[in-house]
Amino acid sequence: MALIGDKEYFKELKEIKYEGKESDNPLAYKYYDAERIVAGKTLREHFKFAVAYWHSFCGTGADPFGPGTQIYEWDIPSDPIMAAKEKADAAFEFITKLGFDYFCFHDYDLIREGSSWSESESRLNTIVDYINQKKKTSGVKVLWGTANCFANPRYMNGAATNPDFNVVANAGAQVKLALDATIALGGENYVFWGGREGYMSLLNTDIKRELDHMAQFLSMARDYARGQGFKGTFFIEPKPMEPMKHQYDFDAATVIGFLNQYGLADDFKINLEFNHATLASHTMQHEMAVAGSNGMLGSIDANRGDYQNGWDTDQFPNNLVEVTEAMLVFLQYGGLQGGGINFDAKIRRNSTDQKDIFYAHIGGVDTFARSIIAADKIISSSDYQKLRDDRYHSFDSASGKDFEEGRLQLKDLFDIAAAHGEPQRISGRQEYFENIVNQYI
Ligand code: XLS
Ligand code: NI
Ligand code: NI
Repeated sequence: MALIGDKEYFKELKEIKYEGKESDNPLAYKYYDAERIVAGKTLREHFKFAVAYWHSFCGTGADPFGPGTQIYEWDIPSDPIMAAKEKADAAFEFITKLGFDYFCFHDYDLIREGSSWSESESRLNTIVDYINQKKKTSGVKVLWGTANCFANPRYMNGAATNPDFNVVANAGAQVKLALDATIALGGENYVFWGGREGYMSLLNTDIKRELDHMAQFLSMARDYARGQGFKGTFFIEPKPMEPMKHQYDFDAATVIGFLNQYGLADDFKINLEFNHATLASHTMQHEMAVAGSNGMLGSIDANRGDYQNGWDTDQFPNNLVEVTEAMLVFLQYGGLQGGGINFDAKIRRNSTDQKDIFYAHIGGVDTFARSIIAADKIISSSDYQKLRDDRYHSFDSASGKDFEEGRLQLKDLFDIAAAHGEPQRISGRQEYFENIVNQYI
């Protein structure tokens, strides 16, 4: 099949290079030197940066109050195959110019949905073949694929958790095709984001049955993909709400409980998103620590919310303190298990220059690079780790150690407390810890 061609979409832009922090070039990386080694790996290996197909090549800036403001040349052809191929050309040009190795996609980001399952299947096959050729010549890879089981009106009451079995079957058909496409594209992971898996009203909802159905559905998807030879990891992406009033994959702790309860913990890990963490009234650092301490820190959707209104605004990350604290947790748990950093973020509706999408990714990338460099210095050059470990010093020997290792009874605690009397006050030194973080940024 012939590639469409030599049309250049981002004409004003050349390849983005690392120029160092003294550079004044707004179209260069100031901190992201892909081959720089930090904590034993190159930045390229640590991060596996990915472009989100939906935000960068599909989203046009529409909001509930008005239509899109960004016009994409590649989405104009009325023929769905032509439009999809042009979109893929634009996407690969963009990803390559940024110097990224990966992208992430939903099934119908790649090509418009057909009017029957067989039409959708044949469209997906066509675009997968086309993209596979582009992958070969560019070296760009798929970090993860997923199915958009939330936009089509048939999913208004849920997909895998819909009270109508016929809709569940349709969701199954869609996930089968999305898995096929992900596997055919060599996708390293597969994501489930349960956008409509939850409820608008508890009055009409049987939570227990819906959760059982969701677990059944995920097991079937896992078994199918494994049967097709898929070796990657499945990720659940928690989000507490929006579009539903309540979503079952509320946060990392809820998802871990669910995966353990239904015997899915061996195949599934977690894809955490900054803005979803803040919607759940957590910090991203909290979500990462919960996932990391359970061996489930799989992947990251990078963005940020609005600190005042709390919406899922999907802005590009630029908060150094927030991301540095997140990178501390990242390094403490040895990085991501199979995943990478996917920019699930969009430029603002009034960012209408072609360069804006480049500035956005450059800023996000540099925020992560600068933050992991700072986090590594905090761990290796400051007394941060020691101060943190010292707080637990009393468990390293004597009765504290006996307690940790299960050799004491409650009655022993009574005797120890009675013998030692009132404990000394030991400062938690929060402000001191906060100052260390700022010192290294
Ligand atoms: C929406 C989610 C979505 C997932 C992929 O809030 O972040 O974009 O990452 O379906
Ligand atoms: Ni999101
Ligand atoms: Ni996301």
